[in-house]
Amino acid sequence: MSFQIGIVGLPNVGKSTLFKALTKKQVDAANYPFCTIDPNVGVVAVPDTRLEKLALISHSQEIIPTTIEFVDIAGLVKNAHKGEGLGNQFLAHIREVDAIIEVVRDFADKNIIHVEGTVDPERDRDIISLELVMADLETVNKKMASLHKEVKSGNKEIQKNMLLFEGLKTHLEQGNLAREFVCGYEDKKIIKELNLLTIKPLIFVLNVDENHQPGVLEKKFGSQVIKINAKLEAELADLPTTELADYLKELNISSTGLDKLITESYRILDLITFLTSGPKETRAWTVCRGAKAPEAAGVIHTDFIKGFIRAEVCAWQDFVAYSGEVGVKEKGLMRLEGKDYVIQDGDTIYFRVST
Ligand SMILES: Nc1nc2c(ncn2[C@@H]2O[C@H](COP(=O)(O)OP(=O)(O)OP(=O)(O)O)[C@@H](O)[C@H]2O)c(=O)[nH]1
Ligand SMILES: [Mg+2]
Repeated sequence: MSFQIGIVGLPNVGKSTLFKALTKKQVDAANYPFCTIDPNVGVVAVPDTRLEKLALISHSQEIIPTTIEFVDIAGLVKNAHKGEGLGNQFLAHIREVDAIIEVVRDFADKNIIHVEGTVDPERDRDIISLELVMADLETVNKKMASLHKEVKSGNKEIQKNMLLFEGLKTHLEQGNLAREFVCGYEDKKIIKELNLLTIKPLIFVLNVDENHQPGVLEKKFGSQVIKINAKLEAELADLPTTELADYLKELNISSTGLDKLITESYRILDLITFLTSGPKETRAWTVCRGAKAPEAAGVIHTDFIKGFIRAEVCAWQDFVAYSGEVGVKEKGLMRLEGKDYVIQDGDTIYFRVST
């Protein structure tokens, strides 16, 4: 199971530079046999400080973090929804990803051409939003056209859906994102099937320079905005780990913006991590929030879904505090959970399976 974040934005804003920096954190593909092999897709380790602590307790030979994938998508231009630039091809790429990072230029450099002539993050954000909204509007229109005949046949269900799509259409026509459309849970499920672009979780990356002053986007979108100096990050990513640590110390910061971006990308996907720890390896695994124990077992090996017997679960903190499985059991803190158990972030698990 892999989750993808698409890097989207106007041409020349630093998307590939950011992608390059991110993919310096690329993992060793040998540990992830199902990873996509594509030059535009980078498989990136999700930073997780719990892994080292668990590995120390279990004397693990190896630490294997969980991953997410970043996709470098070509620049979008005004009227992409009408086929300008790479147009539909571009939009099709965005349709495939689970979430979007929208890179907005906020660095001055007269050698780097800006397609709109000037640096203006808010205007650029509006251009991209509008393109995505227009593409969604087209999707909704197409859907409604395809339902038109059936409405006449008097099918109640379809008539109800038509009303829902009418409302959504008006909402989009006013320039609003599909994500902001207010409706009930069942209606949300129907809309989800349309696979709209503006329903996907979104982070703004403001590609800033050293002289950055907070602007409108940050005030408007607060924590949804992550500031990164993409060029500097790409350079830092080339440094050996020890040099990087010294450099960060000099700048008085604990981590680069990239770690924050990766962690935040993981968070907006509503994913959680469970852990396994033993002498061979300590490893982080990803499931969607709400996943039950057999599904989690299936992430480790698909056969484990069918063979699931029970899960031995403890909190990772207990695993560390009481020196591993034996200590946790002695304290009575190891729980035996069945197939209805909902996985919690940080659960350290041993699955009992029949093979
Ligand atoms: N000064 C400065 N230049 C940058 C920064 N980020 C990217 N650039 C430069 O801007 C130019 C375009 O960067 P890319 O990363 O290729 O931009 P892109 O968004 O991928 O462009 P397209 O793929 O053409 O849409 C390159 O020359 C980069 O070196 C930055 O933070 N500061
Ligand atoms: Mg590029």
